[in-house]
Amino acid sequence: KVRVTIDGITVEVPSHYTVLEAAKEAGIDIPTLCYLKEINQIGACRICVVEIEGVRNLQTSCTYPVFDGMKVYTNTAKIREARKLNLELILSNHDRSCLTCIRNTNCELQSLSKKLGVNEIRFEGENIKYSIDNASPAIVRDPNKCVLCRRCVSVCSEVQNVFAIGMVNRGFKTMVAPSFGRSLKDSPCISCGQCIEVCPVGAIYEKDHTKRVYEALADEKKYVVAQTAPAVRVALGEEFGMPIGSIVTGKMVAALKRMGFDAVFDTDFAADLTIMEEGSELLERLKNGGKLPMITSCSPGWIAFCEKYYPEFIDNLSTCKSPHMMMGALVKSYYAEKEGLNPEDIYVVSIMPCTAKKLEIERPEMQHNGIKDVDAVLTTRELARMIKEMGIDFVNLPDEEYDEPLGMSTGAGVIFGATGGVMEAALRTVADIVEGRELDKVDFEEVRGLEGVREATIKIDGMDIKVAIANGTGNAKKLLDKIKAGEVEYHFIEVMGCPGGCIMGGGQPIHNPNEMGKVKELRAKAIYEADKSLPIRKSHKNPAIQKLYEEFLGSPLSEKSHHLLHTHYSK
Ligand code: HC1
Repeated sequence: KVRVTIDGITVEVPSHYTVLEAAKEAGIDIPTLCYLKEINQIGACRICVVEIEGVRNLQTSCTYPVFDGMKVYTNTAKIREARKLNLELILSNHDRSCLTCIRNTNCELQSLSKKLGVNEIRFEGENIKYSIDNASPAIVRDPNKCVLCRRCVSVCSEVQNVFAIGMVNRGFKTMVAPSFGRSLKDSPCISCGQCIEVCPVGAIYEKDHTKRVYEALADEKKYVVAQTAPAVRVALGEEFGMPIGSIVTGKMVAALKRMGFDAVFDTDFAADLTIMEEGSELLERLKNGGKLPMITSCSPGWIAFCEKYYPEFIDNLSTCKSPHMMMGALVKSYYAEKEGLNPEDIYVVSIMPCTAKKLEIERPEMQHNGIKDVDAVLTTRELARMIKEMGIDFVNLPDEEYDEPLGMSTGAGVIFGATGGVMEAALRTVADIVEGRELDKVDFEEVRGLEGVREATIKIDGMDIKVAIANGTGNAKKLLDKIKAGEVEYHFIEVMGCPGGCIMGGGQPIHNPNEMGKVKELRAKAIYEADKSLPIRKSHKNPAIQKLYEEFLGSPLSEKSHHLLHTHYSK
């Protein structure tokens, strides 16, 4: 440990700390912009500058290491002037159309300007007018808003190992972009949206689907169905000022009904269905020497990563479509038949924590006879925007119930939203099937947690089932590389494209990215609380699922199931 004195306060901190970290220990707040703990500590914005006794020039506190006896000043006139000047220079070359910006009132640049007392901008940058990259089905890039903090670049490369964007050109022409002037659409981007979650401004955001949903809702000929993903219910409240980790399932359903959706279903139902199909597929592969390890296929960001970077693992992927795609296919077949609706008149809207789902619905495999399984995907943020625009008082809404029969789900369905949840849900069902009886065991704590890669061995009927879980594609890479090297062997693997799983998807409410660890914990806790509160917690016990097989599908992996619920991937 070393002793450091900051603004007269002495603290003892580990010798590997930076001045910024030491100041935090001393309870001193140094403003930052480009800083992203352990991911982007590059001192690019120079907002966090401080004075260090005996050191010439101001130094960036996020990069400067502490030393014993160090004396630091964070609040002198010189520092305040320098920070203000640096911010003004950033603002001088920034498209300042704040009132119409997607991040208006949730922008770090905006709050920093207020905090540092910037009330005039003395300079004008070159302000080159760039065109907006709108070609990707999931993500829009607006270089006019970019402040060159590089957080998105670091997350894309260091965390996700995707390397879709980088720094190009020099001077005023410097920008964050895919290489060779390409659009994101033609880059290695997997549409996970993790860049959006760390962008301090409105330079990168999801492709808007609100307009098409408003149009569908206004079209009297259309029967408009909403379905809500597991992870949305533990995050939507944040957009309305509710505490992180609030479970708002009932209010969300009520809001969707007030918005005019004809039916509101639960993607958790389809998650239960996924377990029936995927669990059966795993047992089939185990019995008949099929390709192992089997890897889950519900995260479209992960699927895109696998197709682009690890095509040799494509045959390991479960053939199951992701739950919301299964739901779309069922609404336009089973439900349409039951209700006497023409599938062409049905419009399915998925409310998702995910941006990659916007890419997924465009895949040519995700349609039948020219009719798309799902027509639109709204992120949690987009849904919140619509609720606000429609004047619905979300916080004070009474709870309402999902519609039948596709609104009934179990605890196994809801835990899909957190990393390890798909694995646990599968184990709850597979263990009962293999043992041929209903086991008392519901919780498989062995597969829970938030670490990037986890593994466990589960004993089922005397057999050792080896499983692994990875969240975030960078962690998936670590796991796949070990498998390729023959260092590890598994039967079943869950991969989710986003670190933490869907609760931390690229479509979720945006907070200060340096506080995301806490957000992740609270949302995960809420997911497991939601599971515990449900009367049925195993997918195969869902009576609506049992009825669906009796009335329509026959059995898991039946021909009809294959036609509607399974898919293939491209190498
Ligand atoms: Fe997910 Fe899934 S859990 S992929 O993270 O399998 O997005 O929430 O909807 O489809 O069920 C996302 C979440 C979601 C699907 C389910």
